Amino acid sequence: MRIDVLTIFPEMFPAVLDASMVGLARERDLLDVHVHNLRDWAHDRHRTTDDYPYGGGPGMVMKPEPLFEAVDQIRSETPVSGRVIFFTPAGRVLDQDLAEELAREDRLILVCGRYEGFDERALSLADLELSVGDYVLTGGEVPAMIVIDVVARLIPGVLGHELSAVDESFTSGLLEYPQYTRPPVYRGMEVPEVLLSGDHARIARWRREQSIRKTARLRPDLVERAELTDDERRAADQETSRCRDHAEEGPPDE
Ligand code: JB8
Repeated sequence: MRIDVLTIFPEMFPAVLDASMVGLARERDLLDVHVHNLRDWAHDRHRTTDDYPYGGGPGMVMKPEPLFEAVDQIRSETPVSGRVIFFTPAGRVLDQDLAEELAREDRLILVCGRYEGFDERALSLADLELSVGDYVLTGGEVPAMIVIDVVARLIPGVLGHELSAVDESFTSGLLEYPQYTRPPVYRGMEVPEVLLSGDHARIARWRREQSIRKTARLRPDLVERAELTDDERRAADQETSRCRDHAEEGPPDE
């Protein structure tokens, strides 16, 4: 996959691009990332990319011309034009389903804004307006790094053992079961006996149950959408209502 990034802060990217699995994906030529400085498409000697908002108001807005010219040029550099993604707090919220969809693309163009946002006309360049969560950041660079990270680990051949990408949280719609490694007892805390039993069927059942309980407790919103058997659904509903009952008890009396 090729990813192009447009930003006025290209220096923010190398640490994320060089480290860990993203770095490995690039070393293995499974991922090719080009970071471009939007100021290269500015029209004046100060390399201006922002301007005052018509109608007044606080802050500045990203000018349309450098964005249009940059996206046009970057798109024309390869035969597949690629999906153009603008980061904005008003965009569709990223989740694992959308991440899997993006990971199947051959090319992505990620456009990072700053200031109070984009001139509305520039947004017509976007195939997708994307948010990484309901909070406000100072710009689209961190969201772009999140998309690069989330997509990199889904590219076949990046993870090594292909199973782990699908086995983990959110792919079954459930949170991950608790994990342990050596030592078997640490500061008095024991590894659950079942994990030392060598009984793989029992371990699988225990993990599934733990996942369901944990998800019901911490993220009842995810349980509603998860793929569960009828028995599992009943167990999850029981756990959710048990936790709700506790929450409604209020603080214990003295
Ligand atoms: C200026 O919080 B965000 C986000 C905030 C931004 C820009 C892009 C994304 C551009 N502020 O998703």
